[in-house]
Amino acid sequence: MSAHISNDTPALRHDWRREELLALFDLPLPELLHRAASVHRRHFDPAEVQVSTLLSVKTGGCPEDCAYCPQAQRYDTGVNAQKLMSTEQVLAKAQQAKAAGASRFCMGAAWRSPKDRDIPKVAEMIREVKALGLETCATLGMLSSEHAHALKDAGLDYYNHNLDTAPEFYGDIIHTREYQDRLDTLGHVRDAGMKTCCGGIVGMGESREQRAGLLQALANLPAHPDSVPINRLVQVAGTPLHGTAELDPFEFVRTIAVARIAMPKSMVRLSAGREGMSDELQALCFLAGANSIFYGEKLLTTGNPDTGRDQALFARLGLRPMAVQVENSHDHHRTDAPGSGTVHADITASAPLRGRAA
Ligand code: SAM
Ligand code: DTB
Ligand code: SF4
Repeated sequence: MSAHISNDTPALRHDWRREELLALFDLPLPELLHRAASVHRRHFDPAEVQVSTLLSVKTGGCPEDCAYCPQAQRYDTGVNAQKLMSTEQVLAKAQQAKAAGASRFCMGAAWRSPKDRDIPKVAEMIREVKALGLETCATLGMLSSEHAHALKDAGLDYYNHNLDTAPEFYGDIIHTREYQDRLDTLGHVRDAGMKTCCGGIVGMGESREQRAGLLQALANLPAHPDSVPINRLVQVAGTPLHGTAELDPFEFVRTIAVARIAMPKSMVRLSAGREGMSDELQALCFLAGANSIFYGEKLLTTGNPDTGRDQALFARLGLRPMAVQVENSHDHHRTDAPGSGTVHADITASAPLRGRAA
């Protein structure tokens, strides 16, 4: 941990009111950035960015109707449905990700929820990926308590399950499952002892109040998610949200900044949508407190900046991949006491993704 990171911090809040978050959104941008950057420095070295790699292990053919998603069977998006990859295929990709410098590998499946018969197959993938020395993350849809425990027993470190948007806008986006279903899955993940990765998407036509509502719902969960992905909608032809008015880039930066202030110790992930962002916009997001990204040329089915562009960006901004992450969040009934966390490596020292311009 860098010397300037203070342990003298206020307790985390779980009682954010919508108006408080909206008041932050309403600040002049320089003031908002200053506040977010100050919070960021209390808990993290602002030059460090955590890096994960994603793989779609089961693509397309999903029965759900998420209006943003290219993998929903019912939309004609050109995504070909594929069955679950073999463990060998997944391992080959995980090895590549490790060689490229990732130490966390996130496996995504286009399922409403896994079937009983899927769990042993995914558990085998998790065990084998973990045996490579990588941290494991999965996003497989809704989970029962039994499935959550089975994945935890296989060694799964993180489970990604997003709230996606504010409760009152949710019904405009998804009709095939309820907000409460998502909260239930997150509860099962926490109770099984896994770390949560939970965020949402902006740029879906929601209002600023609804963006604040998403952050309010996230920050007022029983424990702040360990990782908070903020996705900017990737517009895919054939999905109902294709053609939605673009979100003002500064509004995206504001969303990152308010997430950082409301969830000070969480990793805030500048997630989908980076491919369409300028380097300057991404730099503003890092200033606003974003401190993790997906690295690698593909997200699940859509593009991500190529690794050369990210390497150049890190070098130009003097950023470096996070070597060691201190987390205080393994205890999900935690007191948020400083120094109560454990330490794990997030990226190998020999990572090809290096910071600092020569
Ligand atoms: N099927 C599982 C589920 O929905 O939980 C796991 C995979 S799903 C693709 C994971 C997340 O990706 C979604 O919750 C959503 O937040 C994000 N996502 C999907 N399509 C997106 C898009 N076009 N733009 C931005 N984020 C997207
Ligand atoms: C998250 O919040 N974003 C990632 C990850 N979790 C699984 C997925 C983004 C998907 C973007 C659309 C696609 O590539 O299919
Ligand atoms: Fe299916 Fe997940 Fe896409 Fe929704 S977001 S359609 S559940 S793959």
